[in-house]
Amino acid sequence: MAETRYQLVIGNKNYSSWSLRPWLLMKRFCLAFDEIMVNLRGPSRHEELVQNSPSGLVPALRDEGLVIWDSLSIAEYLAEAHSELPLWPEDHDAKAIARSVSAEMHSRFFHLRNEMAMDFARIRPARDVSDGVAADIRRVIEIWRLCREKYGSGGEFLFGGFTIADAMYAPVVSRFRTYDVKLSDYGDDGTAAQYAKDLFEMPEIGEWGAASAKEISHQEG
Ligand SMILES: N[C@@H](CCC(=O)N[C@@H](CS)C(=O)NCC(=O)O)C(=O)O
Repeated sequence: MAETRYQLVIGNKNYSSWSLRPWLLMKRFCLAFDEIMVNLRGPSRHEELVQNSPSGLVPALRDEGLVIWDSLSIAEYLAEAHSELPLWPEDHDAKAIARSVSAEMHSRFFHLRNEMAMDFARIRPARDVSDGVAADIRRVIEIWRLCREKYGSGGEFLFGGFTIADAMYAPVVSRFRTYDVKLSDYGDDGTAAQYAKDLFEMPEIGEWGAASAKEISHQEG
């Protein structure tokens, strides 16, 4: 049987945090796909979004005639379509917690998302953060620590091996790096900083970062 080849509709790599999530997941698990890029800062952005995604938002995944939208439902769709791959942790309890922390990322952290927009390839000077952002950072640290300590012994990721939960938190790692967030100022005992470092060293993250840098150099050039 021929291998499934998906099409993933994404936004600009430097800015589109939601797009990074399924892209990283698919790269990591070697799921074949073509990228369709919508320039979220281009003049025909609205038309392109509506044409490519029922919600008018990216990411969206095309599997033959089927279009699936929203990062978490794309991840769930892929986990079901490739049940032979450990997109979620295999252990019953770990899987339930991985789903909880992924859903929490998907539905919360508004302060962090709004006040520290992803700007993947840039490093910005550290600045004062609002109480809301500080609370979000503390909660992220708490989640990473819980996962690493309770479920992470088999590897360097939240549940040991890389899963959907790591893909969901990858843009947060990028934000911490861009805005020079010192995790130890927010109660990290080193666990969260180490996790962030390990995730950022993934070759797939390097690939996304190189493409992000190229995008912004074209904008600035
Ligand atoms: N809940 C959605 C959020 C998707 C979203 O907000 N995507 C942004 C880009 S990161 C978007 O498409 N914005 C449209 C625009 O900029 O016009 C998901 O998880 O996929």
